[in-house]
Amino acid sequence: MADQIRIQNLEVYAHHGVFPEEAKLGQKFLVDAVLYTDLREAGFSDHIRASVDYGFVCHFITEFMKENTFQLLESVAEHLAEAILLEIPKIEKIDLEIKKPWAPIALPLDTASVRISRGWHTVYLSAGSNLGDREGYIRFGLDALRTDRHVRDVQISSLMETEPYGNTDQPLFLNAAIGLRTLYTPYELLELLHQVEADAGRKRGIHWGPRTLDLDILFFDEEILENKELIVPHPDMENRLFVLKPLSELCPGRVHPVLHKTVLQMLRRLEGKFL
Ligand code: PH2
Ligand code: MG
Ligand code: MG
Repeated sequence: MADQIRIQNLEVYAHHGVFPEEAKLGQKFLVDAVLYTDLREAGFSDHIRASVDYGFVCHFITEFMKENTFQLLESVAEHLAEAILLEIPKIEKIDLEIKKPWAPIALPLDTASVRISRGWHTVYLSAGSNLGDREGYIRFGLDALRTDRHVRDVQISSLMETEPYGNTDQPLFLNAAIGLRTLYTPYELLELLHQVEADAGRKRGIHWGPRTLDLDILFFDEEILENKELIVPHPDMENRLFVLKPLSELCPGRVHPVLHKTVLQMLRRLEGKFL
């Protein structure tokens, strides 16, 4: 989203700093914010309800900064960006800069500042189960995602029964694809998914063995990651019908950022192999 609402040099007197005097006496902060949100409907309707009220945002920033005390500008920025993104759903992304014009370092300077960019990421997951109450475990995973406040707009495809792929000597799977938006980084999301799998009674044993719940990241925005913790997009998704079929219900036209093929193109190629 290229449209922006911009706030510059909002002045807030607050109590953040590493030095005890800073927490006690307080000082002046200046805040810059760029809010990314679609302005077209507001532009044509001429109604504030269709937009983000920058007055409200300025008051929200002021209250947040006055009511909390942090040592680091980093913490002010991180917590404030999160609070704004959670409070105002229309804001997709925010660039936030917190400046200290009176930073007490006994040297003359204009400002010291911290600037961050935070926003909602679009993610697709694969969910699978082939032990016990398979649908129950997938619904359990779905509910766990839905109740996390850093996750929103959770949707699920149809549930499909599939033949085991890879290690074929195990029970039939129930699979689905899940779409969501999240404030988490890929690694934080991975940690959440591991926690949800563990809460669903998953025992990590045989590689590719039977499991109560498996939640894998397929796409995370257009990110490409490859390291020992995580590979995104999922490295074998283009060869897995049990991934592509449900995924094609949610985002048939989404382009794989490495292979440059849409989900539907990958599905058609794979189905062609078995015709
Ligand atoms: N998951 C695997 C290995 N094989 N086969 C099916 N049908 N469904 C799965 O979810 C699945 C699999 C490893 O995660
Ligand atoms: Mg898997
Ligand atoms: Mg997995």
